[in-house]
Amino acid sequence: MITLLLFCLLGYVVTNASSQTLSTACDHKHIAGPQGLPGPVGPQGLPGTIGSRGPPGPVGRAGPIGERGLLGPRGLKGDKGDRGNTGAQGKIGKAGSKGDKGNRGFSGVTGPAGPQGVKGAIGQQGNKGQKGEQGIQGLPGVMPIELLQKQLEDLGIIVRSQGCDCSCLHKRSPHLSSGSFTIAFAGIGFVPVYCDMETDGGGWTVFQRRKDGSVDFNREWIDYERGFGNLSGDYWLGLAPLHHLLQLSGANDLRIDLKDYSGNSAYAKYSSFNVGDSNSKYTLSVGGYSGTAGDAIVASGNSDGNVNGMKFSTKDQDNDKNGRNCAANYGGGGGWWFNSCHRTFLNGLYLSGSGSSHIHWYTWKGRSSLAFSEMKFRKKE
Ligand SMILES: [Ca+2]
Repeated sequence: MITLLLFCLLGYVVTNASSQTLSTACDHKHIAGPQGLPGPVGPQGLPGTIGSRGPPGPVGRAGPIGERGLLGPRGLKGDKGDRGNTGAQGKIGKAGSKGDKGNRGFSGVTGPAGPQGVKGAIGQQGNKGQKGEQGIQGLPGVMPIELLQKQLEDLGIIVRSQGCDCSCLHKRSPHLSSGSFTIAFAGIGFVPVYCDMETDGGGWTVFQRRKDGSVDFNREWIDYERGFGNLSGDYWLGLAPLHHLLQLSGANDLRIDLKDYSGNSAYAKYSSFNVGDSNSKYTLSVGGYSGTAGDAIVASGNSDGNVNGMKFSTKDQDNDKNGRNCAANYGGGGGWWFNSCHRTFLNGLYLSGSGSSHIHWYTWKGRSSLAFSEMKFRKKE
């Protein structure tokens, strides 16, 4: 810019009258006159004044990279950092040495009583006593079962036979009267039973009877499992022996004889009958009704009362289908194969009148109390 300005100033002075191009370039305006004669050379002009300082030039290119500086002073200590993430789980260590033996535990609760043992052998004969007055004739004394069997078999009576129940005894000795018998079964032991040798051809093993209310049927599971009562009176054989006897017999009929307080009688008979083992809670299987009392066990007209396929329940063991405990709330404490709950109930309260907790057979007498019931089974022919 400075150069251009100087050039323009010099050009104006030297060629003022003839340089149109410079005048235009330097942005001065002149009007050309008529061409005259050349004049004499004039004196040298005075030096022009120094122009003002031009604006700064453009930024130059970056210079070459300098050498690495010296190590600066050590910085100040920084703030403490955040806690790091949890590390990965380590490997399982080796097993430690065996610990000391623990203290002795508390004594366990006493278990339920075991089943009744086998009757012991006869004791030694005592010393001879003084002769007394003659008494009334007594029952035969206790003697070894083999001797008793032989003596009675000599008389034509079988009282003990391996694995032979009432139907078997009846077949072997048709002349036998109804009564109590002790039968030995391999693997089970001696089972006292009552045999009905008259009804419907005889040979029935009775496992339930109500006749006078002398035995309380308001009982817990253990009693219903083992049995209670008197063979010739009110009596429950027990679920465990009942199951075993039915197993030995194979296929069985069930018969139930009933009487009301007016002396009327009726019966129900079923062509299939079984009771499962303790694991099944002695589940009842029954069917094939015939008789005069109506079918109050399976087809009573109320599905809640169908007890075929039901488990046995007692007041202390609720295996029924009801939201409550049928035995405790509707059965007077007696055990039975309840559904939700029952249309017949022969282990109920031995009372007159009527009620669902009384002994009753719905299809015969509704809820009216019955005076007699007897449940029995017999091996099929
Ligand atoms: Ca229940």
